[in-house]
Amino acid sequence: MQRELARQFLYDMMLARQFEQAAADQYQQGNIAGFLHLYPGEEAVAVGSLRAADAGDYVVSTYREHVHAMVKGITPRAVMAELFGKATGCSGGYGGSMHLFDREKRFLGGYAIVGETFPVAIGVGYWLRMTGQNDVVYCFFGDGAANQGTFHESLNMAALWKLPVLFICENNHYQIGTEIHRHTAVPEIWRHTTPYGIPGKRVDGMDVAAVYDATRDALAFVRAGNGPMLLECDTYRYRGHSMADSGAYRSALEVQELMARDPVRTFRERALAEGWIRETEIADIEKQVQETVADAVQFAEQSPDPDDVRKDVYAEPFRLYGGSR
Ligand SMILES: Cc1ncc(C[n+]2csc(CCOP(=O)(O)OP(=O)(O)O)c2C)c(N)n1
Ligand SMILES: [Mg+2]
Repeated sequence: MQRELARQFLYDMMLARQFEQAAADQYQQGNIAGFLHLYPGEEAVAVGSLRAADAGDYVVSTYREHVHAMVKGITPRAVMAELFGKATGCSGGYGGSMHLFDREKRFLGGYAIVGETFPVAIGVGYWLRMTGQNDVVYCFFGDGAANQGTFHESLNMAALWKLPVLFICENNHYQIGTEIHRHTAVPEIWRHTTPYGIPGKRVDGMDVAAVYDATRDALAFVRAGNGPMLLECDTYRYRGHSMADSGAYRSALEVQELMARDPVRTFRERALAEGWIRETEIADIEKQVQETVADAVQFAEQSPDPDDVRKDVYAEPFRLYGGSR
């Protein structure tokens, strides 16, 4: 592996881990409102898959999307400020944690509805194909979302029209508190593409290098005009589903076993053992990450609120609340 790439993976994953920890702290201090779904444990998926992307590729993601947004180029400042609901956030403070958006970075959300990413992604894919562009749209979704009708409808249309969509399942084995064997008849999500003639593949989602390699191959396939592909990344979340969930439905032993496969620590150890990085470089990254996260929090704290929350709302208030004039 190239040293530069190894360093990038480690930086991204360490930043992701620290950023999410800071978000949890800020939530507990009352600076972040609403739902907050965090990503620790799943870092290798966003980092490995999105570091394989071209700048022109598009991303549609779920409500667990802070890390996807940052790897796609939205700054930690703009993400943290959005979590705080501040005017300097990437969605102007209107969206919050679940609705990060940046058109220029081609990051098209942040969607709170389970299964909502599919129709949005194939809409973008349809436009890319109609206009003859060579970019690919990433469509992230959870294992629970694979049970939604939109998944199957979208797979059908994407295959039928050979849309340039890369479906990426973040299989963390849980749909809130329901384990995958209790919510999905066929728990191998990659096999769900078979009836649509779409190639599906499973990859170790705790191994950033494996995710990167699998994504590069998949992107080459999709970009060559062969239509969509699906990657199922086998991963795990270390925290509860959201800040409102303690995760008490999982055994301590299960969590411990998966902690032993921590994607950040295992890659760090591997990178050292392979000679891709030195201890001193890791210490530098650690320092840089700490400063970046502290700066993002300070920026969010000091930023102003949006000046008028009704701006950009096009529905008439009376109609909105069922009143009459
Ligand atoms: C259509 C719809 N139904 C239910 C919910 C409530 N809900 C929010 S997250 C979630 C679980 C989704 O699990 P999964 O797709 O595996 O994603 P994960 O949270 O594990 O990343 C549910 C049921 C929702 N947001 N949208
Ligand atoms: Mg899940």
